[in-house]
Amino acid sequence: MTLSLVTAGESHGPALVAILTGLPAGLVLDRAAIDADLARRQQGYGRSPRQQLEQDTVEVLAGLRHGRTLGTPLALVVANRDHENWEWGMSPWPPEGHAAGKGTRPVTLPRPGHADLAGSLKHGLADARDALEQASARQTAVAVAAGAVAKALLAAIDVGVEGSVVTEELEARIDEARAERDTVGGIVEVRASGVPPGLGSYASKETRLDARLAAAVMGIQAVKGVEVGAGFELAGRRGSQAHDEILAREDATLYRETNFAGGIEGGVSNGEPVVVRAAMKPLPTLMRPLRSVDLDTGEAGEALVERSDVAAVEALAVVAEAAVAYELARAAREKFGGDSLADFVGAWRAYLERIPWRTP
Ligand code: EPS
Repeated sequence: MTLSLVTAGESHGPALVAILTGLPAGLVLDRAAIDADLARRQQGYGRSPRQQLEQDTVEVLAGLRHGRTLGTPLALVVANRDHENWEWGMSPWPPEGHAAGKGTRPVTLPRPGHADLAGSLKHGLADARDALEQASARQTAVAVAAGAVAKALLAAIDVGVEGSVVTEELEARIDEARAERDTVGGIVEVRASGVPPGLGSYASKETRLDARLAAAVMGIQAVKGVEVGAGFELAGRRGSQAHDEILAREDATLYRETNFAGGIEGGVSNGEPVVVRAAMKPLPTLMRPLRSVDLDTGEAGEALVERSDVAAVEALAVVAEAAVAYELARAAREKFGGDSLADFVGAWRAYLERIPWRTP
């Protein structure tokens, strides 16, 4: 038993969609809790006016009845309110009967750092908007909705996941960058508590929990670096200062005083909190654009300028939290299985009775 997630949707298309499979039946989903995460993602200093326009809420189209999962694919939708302002056209171009909206002029001046150039070359696009619409971080809205479902599943086995910003003086850096019509990035941390030992597997590189979490977090737009626990800092330490000694409590359960490993040893969770950090690059849409080349004419020019965020680091904390929650929930489904929530929780309880570990 495992989870799978597919997301689809363009930044200014009608809606963002996610299909999540592999949930047990009987999990109570609180739409208000999912919407609260969607709202958290939209907040944060340095976001664009798009966030005032959108008031993201989730619609559940399948897999739920009377507020409980059915054990069948869960279909989630987050609508794009801004869609009505855009010339889109699901029928062949040019659309008939549309009011002139945004998005009619092809984007031919790719932004360095965005998917504009690579996407246009890859797919043979004459309009880089066809690439940037899908590459946009807007799609993280529906991924956060799926992450909220994963968090509900994890809560049933006492696992909590929380993302936060690590970057210092973020607001001041954003104010300075905005004044200079520039953008900034930053660092976020996700901490998962109550993670039982034994999630993931050292059997192969694909099953290692640290590799899976790194891929999940690196897969988020604008992330350029990921570390688990003390990460890069460990390279400069001696072994005696880098590993977490194993100690026993009076009740014979095991614990550590330090957590340099970030809760994962040998690609398997060890019972300590799982800690993952992500480095976000500055967003690539600059109000004072960088040099680029017009893909239509071949002439030198300046990259596309359009409405964008100055920073989305606080949003990344929420998005990375969702990504880590999803990956941990997937690993927990693999370990504890079950067609119903009661089966899943029962397997977790029985396992904990067998091992010398308790939630710290
Ligand atoms: C986003 C909405 C988008 C971008 C942002 C993410 O809105 P807009 O209509 O203003 O482009 O602000 O997209 C990107 C950062 C990107 O790289 O494309 C959102 O809702 O998070």
